[in-house]
Amino acid sequence: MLRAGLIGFPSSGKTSLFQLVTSAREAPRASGRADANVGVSRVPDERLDRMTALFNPRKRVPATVEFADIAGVGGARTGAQALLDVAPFRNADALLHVVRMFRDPSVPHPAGSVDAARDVRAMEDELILADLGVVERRLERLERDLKKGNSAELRREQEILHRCREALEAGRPLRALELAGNDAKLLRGFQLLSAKPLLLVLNLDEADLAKANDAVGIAGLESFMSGAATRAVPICAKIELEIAQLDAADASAFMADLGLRESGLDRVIRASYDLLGYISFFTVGEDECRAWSIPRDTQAVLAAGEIHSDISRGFIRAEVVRYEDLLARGTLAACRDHGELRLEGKEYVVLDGDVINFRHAT
Ligand SMILES: Nc1nc2c(ncn2[C@@H]2O[C@H](COP(=O)(O)OP(=O)(O)O)[C@@H](O)[C@H]2O)c(=O)[nH]1
Ligand SMILES: [Mg+2]
Repeated sequence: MLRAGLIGFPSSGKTSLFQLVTSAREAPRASGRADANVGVSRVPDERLDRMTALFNPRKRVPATVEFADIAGVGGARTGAQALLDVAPFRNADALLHVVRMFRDPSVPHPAGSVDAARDVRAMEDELILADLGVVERRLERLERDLKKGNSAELRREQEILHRCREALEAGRPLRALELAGNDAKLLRGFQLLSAKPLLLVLNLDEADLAKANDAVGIAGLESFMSGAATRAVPICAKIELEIAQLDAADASAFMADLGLRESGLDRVIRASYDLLGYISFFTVGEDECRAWSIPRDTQAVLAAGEIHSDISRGFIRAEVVRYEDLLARGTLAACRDHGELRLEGKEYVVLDGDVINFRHAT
């Protein structure tokens, strides 16, 4: 499951967005945490809807995304340094920075004016500064450990941390390092904030909704967007919260009036998937139709592990059919008759829209 942490300055609309993406569809799961609210939302997926119509299963299980919102009004604890102490943020796959672009004078901006580019840069600097503290502490400990005993592993870690420090001191986020393989894994282990993919959620003024497609330009963020693992998506949290209270027919009429084709939830989730390079595969049957999320380029044996570690361990083969073929033929048997059901091995790279039946030894 994809996990996203909502960050941003006080009164930027984090909690509004959290409500929009969670409670509008499903009550947030009680997190039992004092420092953050955690909620789960279902990933809207028309393909799953259509397969559910085909199989009429007892259960329909969409993929889910978990969102974390920092607790507390005003957000005294929204500083990036504080985020490092809060597990759902440290462990997040991506950070969603809610950027205030709405003007509303009745909601004071902590900096006294609305300036999206300034806030984006300021948050980036906070993330960088928080990470620099972590990297320096880790380097000090490493140096002590290396005095006690030299190891290739510790040396490699030190080398990477030096590269991190160099980038951070130059004001560059760690997502710009674009490390690969084991180095990337090592970096992930440090749970550094500026290494996480970043989605800017541009919280527009109601009056600017028609200009949503130009939000990045209006905010003066074009050059920021050229950074690695960085995306932006425009929303208007206040209006979309209002739309979420309407019944389906009124909601779509209202959205059409505003020129909105997709809900804020749909857009935020789609942008998050895109940012992280996630794709979906499906399992189908009379019992259950289900969507699963995996990173792009995942091999079948690892995709199987997403369902259950036993299926991965006992992997024999994957029976794969394209979602489009299944819909066109109506049944898996018909797909098999037309040679559209493929048998794939462990190393098969799963594609977005694959419908898979894993054969495994028990
Ligand atoms: N006008 C307007 N007000 C908004 C918008 N989004 C949030 N607000 C208001 O701004 C205030 C702070 O929002 P909140 O979501 O609590 O911000 P947080 O401090 O980042 O969690 C609330 O009064 C919201 O109703 C928006 O898009 N337009
Ligand atoms: Mg809040």
